[in-house]
Amino acid sequence: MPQKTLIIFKPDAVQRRLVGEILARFESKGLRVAALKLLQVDRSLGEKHYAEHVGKPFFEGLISFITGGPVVVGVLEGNEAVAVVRAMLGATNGTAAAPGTIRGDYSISKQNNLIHGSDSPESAAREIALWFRPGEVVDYAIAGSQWVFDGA
Ligand code: IDP
Ligand code: MG
Repeated sequence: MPQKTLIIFKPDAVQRRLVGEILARFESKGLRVAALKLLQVDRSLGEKHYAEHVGKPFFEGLISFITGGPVVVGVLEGNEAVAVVRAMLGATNGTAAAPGTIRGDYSISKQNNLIHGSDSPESAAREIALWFRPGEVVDYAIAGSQWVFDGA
């Protein structure tokens, strides 16, 4: 069954001009872009998105980072999209992430790890509602999608 997940190209990905290159990896995998926009995150949105990390030692740095430049936020859809995207991201710390993963290939930092991906279907639902109005997430068919999706 198709599933939706939220991705954020964090400010380091935008500044390093890696958005197109990384988005291409998701598209090549077979994920459909259901929503996409660039915006400047304010402190309130950053704190809501990272609410589970309030009080941790890295929280203030994380808020400075995520508000430090524009992000590109999107919704991807595909079979098991939450787990598929998390696997493509690799471990949180770029120094430990396996080569072949996005963080493993492009990041050498624990904080500046380029991409956020929802960690569960419940998180995905919460995060999609936080970042997008309902009309901004678009349902449409990809022509020939049976060649990508069948046999799920
Ligand atoms: P995740 O993005 O792999 O789910 P989380 O543990 O949920 O990782 O942390 C959220 C984000 O906070 C990470 O992606 C990273 O940018 C940052 N972060 C996590 N742990 C640390 C840390 O120990 N130092 C600095 N930044 C951190
Ligand atoms: Mg997380």
